[in-house]
Parts: sequence; structure tokens; C-alpha cells
Amino acid sequence: MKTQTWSRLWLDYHKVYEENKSYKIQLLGFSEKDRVIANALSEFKTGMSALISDDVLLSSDMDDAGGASILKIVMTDSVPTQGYSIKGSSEGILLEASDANGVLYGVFAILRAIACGKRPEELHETLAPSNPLRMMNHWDNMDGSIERGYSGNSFFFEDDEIVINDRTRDYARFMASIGINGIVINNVNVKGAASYLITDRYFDRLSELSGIFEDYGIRLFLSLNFASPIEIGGMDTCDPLDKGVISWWEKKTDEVYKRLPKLGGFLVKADSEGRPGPFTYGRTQADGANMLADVIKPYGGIIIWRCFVYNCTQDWRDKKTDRARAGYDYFKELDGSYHDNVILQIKNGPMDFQIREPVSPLLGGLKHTNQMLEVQIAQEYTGHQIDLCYLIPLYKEVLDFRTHCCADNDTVADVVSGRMMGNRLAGMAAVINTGDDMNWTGNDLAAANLYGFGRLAFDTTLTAKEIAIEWIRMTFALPRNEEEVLCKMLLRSRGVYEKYTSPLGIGWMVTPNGHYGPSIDGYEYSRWGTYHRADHLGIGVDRTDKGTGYAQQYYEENAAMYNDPESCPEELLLFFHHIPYTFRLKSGKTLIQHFYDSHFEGEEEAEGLARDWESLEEFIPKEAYERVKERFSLQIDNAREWRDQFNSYFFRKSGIADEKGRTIY
Ligand code: GCV
Repeated sequence: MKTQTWSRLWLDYHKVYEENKSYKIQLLGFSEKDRVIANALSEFKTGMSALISDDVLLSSDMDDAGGASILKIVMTDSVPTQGYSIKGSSEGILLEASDANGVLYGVFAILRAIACGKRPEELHETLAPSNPLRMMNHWDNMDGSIERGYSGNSFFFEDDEIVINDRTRDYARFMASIGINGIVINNVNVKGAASYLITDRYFDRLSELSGIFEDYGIRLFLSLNFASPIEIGGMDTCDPLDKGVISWWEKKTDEVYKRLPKLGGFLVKADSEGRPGPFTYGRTQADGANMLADVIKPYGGIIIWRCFVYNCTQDWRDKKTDRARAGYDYFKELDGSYHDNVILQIKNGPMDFQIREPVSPLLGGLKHTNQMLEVQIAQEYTGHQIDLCYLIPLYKEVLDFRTHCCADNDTVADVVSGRMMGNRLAGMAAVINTGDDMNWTGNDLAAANLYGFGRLAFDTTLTAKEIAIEWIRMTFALPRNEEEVLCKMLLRSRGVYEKYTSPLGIGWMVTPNGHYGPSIDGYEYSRWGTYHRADHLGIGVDRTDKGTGYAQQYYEENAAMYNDPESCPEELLLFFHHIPYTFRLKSGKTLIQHFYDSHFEGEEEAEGLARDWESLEEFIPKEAYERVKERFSLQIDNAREWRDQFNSYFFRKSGIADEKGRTIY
């Protein structure tokens, strides 16, 4: 038998107690013939066998229920779509749901609760997903590489072919176990062979893949090349208002849906970073999105249109153009003109997944358009899955942010869940951090972000700590003391990373292209619109009403807060203001002293993370322990490099010495 070369992540259940138990299954309203239900039952059997008894028997023969507990699964309208209600008793477990996805999620909730320490009879939970759409976006290329991938190659593609094997099914299981219901398998930068995913060349394999996903309640989505009529259709235009182009798309979509009837729809990156789009033809983003939406509508498909549109050929000398403004400037005035099967997918911040950014003003800025939040669990700017950076606290901050778009239901969580507008096409998407590494995420601890995103998208009321504890219990099953050590490591890791990299919301300063390690001026004189504007007196970008006016894109309460350096949250000070090095922060320290202190502390705290990890050695499987240990040593190197380059740069620029007289070069 071939040995499995990939880990089971959080589904590698550990025995929590020993009990010889059998379960009788009673299905009311659901059928075992439904593949999602069949998989839910098989998950229950595998999970319970591993958690409490060596071999949990499943039987549907109720006449012979002697001694066995009952897992009673009942269809009911009283539980919302994809939600579940579970209740344990001395007789067994009652699971109620209104659809098959709800049953699957309910089974995973049972297993999770037991893995985390509950007895079956103590189960009691009713939950409806916070977000209708909970999606993963792969940036996998068809040659097998992954854009911004830090954990090996793609497990979907190799040499321009689609790969399907047992790993594919396990991946679908993992995703279902955290409530994911949509997956875009290919990079938003659709080039080369990927443009042909919507042709006969790939339909057979895609249909097989779609089937595997469907078995776990997941819809397959594809990223689309807006210029397909030219690149694969041989036309000379892809103008969205051209009749020939529209009829090309109509035919193409019909062909696609004949072969992939369950396809969820398309994700589109247009007019961004060299990708084609409607701007080329003097058309708006709405013209492009609506054309595709109309074409796909008869098949029940949706168009997810990204708002990451900005001028990436900016002149650094030009201080008026502000990349942060671009999304709002392009999309806000078209609010209300997007068709009802279009969703605008908006990155959490106005720039690009920095360690700290304000929330994009488009979220809630749009009031009549379906919106979806995009975050990045692939650690492009947050340590490449070398440095530990638990990102769930960042996502929580974004979700909790009050946009002030209306009196109630005005947080980002309200907007993207559909509560604000009462819409169903809404949700959260993450740029995923997986690859074909044995442990899926390169750094074993980065799996906490993968797990955490799904759990949070399903239930936005969970705290970052609750999610961390669940993940640790399911993955490592540590003694309580060690569990707390690891949990604290995760929870402080983002702060540590922020301390030794670019502070107070300024962002960037990373090595160009690769985005790991420091290069303070790496992007300062580039075309990408990502400047810190440091001179000998101060640093930061003036985005107030006297500067680029970005702060005024928010509703009044937030605009006023950000516009004034006194009320601007300090962690975002340099995002909104150009500040002298001698400016006193609330701590009483000058800005420059804060820079020095934060970088020295950040490096020391990175060493502290590594020490804490070493204290866990005897409790962590050896290979995982070593993999992570090696990464911590690289993280310390990275933190040192950041500390020394950053501090030296600003010491040389400002001429102001560190009050504590530490070594600066
Ligand atoms: C997929 C950033 C990344 C790009 C990425 C882009 C995007 O600019 O560096 O690699 O392209 O975001 O989100 O489209």
C-alpha cells in the first residue's frame, strides 16, 4: 500500500477517552444515497472511531438498537440553510439541519467538540453560518507553481494538467470541516494554459474535480481571463459592449455549463497589474462585470469581480496620486449599477495585505452592491510562512470595524454577511496558504490561519483565542500548560512581526518582488505607489484633507477620526499623516525612539517565541517540531536584519541617537 505523503492536519484525531460504543444511524428526511450525507456519515465513523473507540460501528437497523447510541439526523426547516443544531443525551446525539451541508457541518461540529474535550451527552450547539459564501482562492498556476506560495507546488496542477488523487479528496474534507463552500482553483492572473480551462481540453478533469468538491458541499469556481475572446477565441477585441464579444461569451458559457453544470461561477481580476479589462475600451468596471453576469445568469452562476484596481505605473514624484484611493474612486460611483449576480470582492485594506492597514473604505462605502471581503492567509507580506504570524486577530479587527454606513448593522461583519443590505450573495474569501508540502502549509503553525479563516468565516463571533485553542487541541492535543504556551505564542505573533517590520501603518519597506525581509527604500522610487516619504525630518503619507484626501473616503465619523493625528489610532498614524521624528506619541516617547524601541523589542520577542517553542519539544511530533524550530531560527535572522537595517536607516536619516545607546550601525 502506498504510504500517505501528506498530513491530516486538524483531522488527525487523537483518542480523548476509551469507550466501546456503537452508533445506530437514523435518518429522517435525508438519504444515505446523497453523497454529502454519505460522506458526513463516513466522517462520523472515522472521527468517532479515532476519538473514543477503536471501531465505531454504524448501522441503520433500528430493530437491533440494543446497547448502541443513536445518531438521529433530522431534516427540519427550523434550522437555517447550511446551519445545524446538535444535542447530546444519554440516548445519543440528535442532529438537525435543513440541508445536506448542514448535516456535514453538524457532524464536524460534533467531532470538533469531542476532540476539544466534550462528552457526546454534553453536546449542545445551534449555529447558522455567519456568511453565505465562505471561499478559498488559490493562486495556483497550471505549470504547478503558486503565486505567493510558501509551501511547495500546487496540488491541483502540474505541467499544464489537472492533478486529481487521494490528496484532492482529503483537501475537500479539510475544507468542508471548517465550513468552506466555494473554491477557486486557479490564480486570478489567468495566463497561458489557464485561459483554456474553459475549453474542452480540461472539461473532463474539471468535471471530476467538481464532483469531488460537490461530495463535500463545495462549489468549484474558476478565475477567468477577461481577454478570453481574444486569447482563445481569435477575436480582435474583448470590449464588453461589443455584440460579437457578448455572443462569444454566451456560446462559451453555454459550453462550459453543459460540461460543468455545478460550476459556481467566475472570479475576475481585470484592469489590474497588467491584466486586461474594460478600461482598455473606455468602459467601466460595471460594464465588464455586468456583461459576464448577464451571460452566466441563466445557469445560476455568479461573477465575483475584484476591486484590486489601481495604477501600477505611478510616478513616485507625484504626491497627489494615491494608490490607497483607487478602489473607492473606481467602484464607489458605480454603486447600485452592478447586476444582482455580481459580487465585488474587496481586499481588507486599501493597499495590499500589509501587516497593518485601515479597513478599505469601500466595505460599507458601497450600500447597494453585493460585497465580499478578501483576506490573505498566504503570508506574502507577513513572513512567508517562515515567521510566525497568526492572522486571525487581524481579521477580527477588520470584521469588527464600524463603517458607520448606517445606524445599525454597520460593521464589516454586517456588510459582508449580507445583514446590512439583506442580500445572500455575500461572504468572505481568503487567498489560501497551501501547497503540496507534506504538512500543506510549509510552517506547521501556519495551518492555524487556514483553520482559523474557515472557522471565522463560518462564525464571525468566535474570538481569535477560541479558534487558536480549538486548532491546538485538534492538531496537537497538548497538556493544558503547553496548550497555553502555544496559544499565547499565536496570539502575540502578529504584534511581534509588526514590531520588527514596518511600524504604525506605514507598511511595505520589503524586498521588492519577493516581499520577505527589509529594503527600506526598495519601493520608494518605484512605480507601485507604495511610498513611506521619509526625509530627515519625518515620515508618513499625508492622506488627510490637506494631502491626498484618502481619509475623506470614509463616512464622517471615521473621516474625522483619521484626519486628525490626535484622534487617529496610533497604530495607523503614518498611514494617514506625515509626522516629525520628534513628535510625542501617547506613551510619551518620540516617534524615532518608538521606532528604535519597537525594533529592539520585536527582535527580542522573536527570540522569545523560539524559546517557547523549544519548551514544547517533548509534546510535539518530532518532525513537526524540527520543521518549526528551523523556521524560528530563520525568523530570528529576519527580525535582526529588519531591526538593524531599519534602525540604521532612520538613525542616518534623522541624525537622532537612540536614548538607550544601543548599537545602531
Ligand atoms: C495575484 C499583489 C501580489 C500579486 C497578486 C496581486 C493580486 O500585488 O503581489 O502577486 O497577484 O496582489 O491580489 O491580484
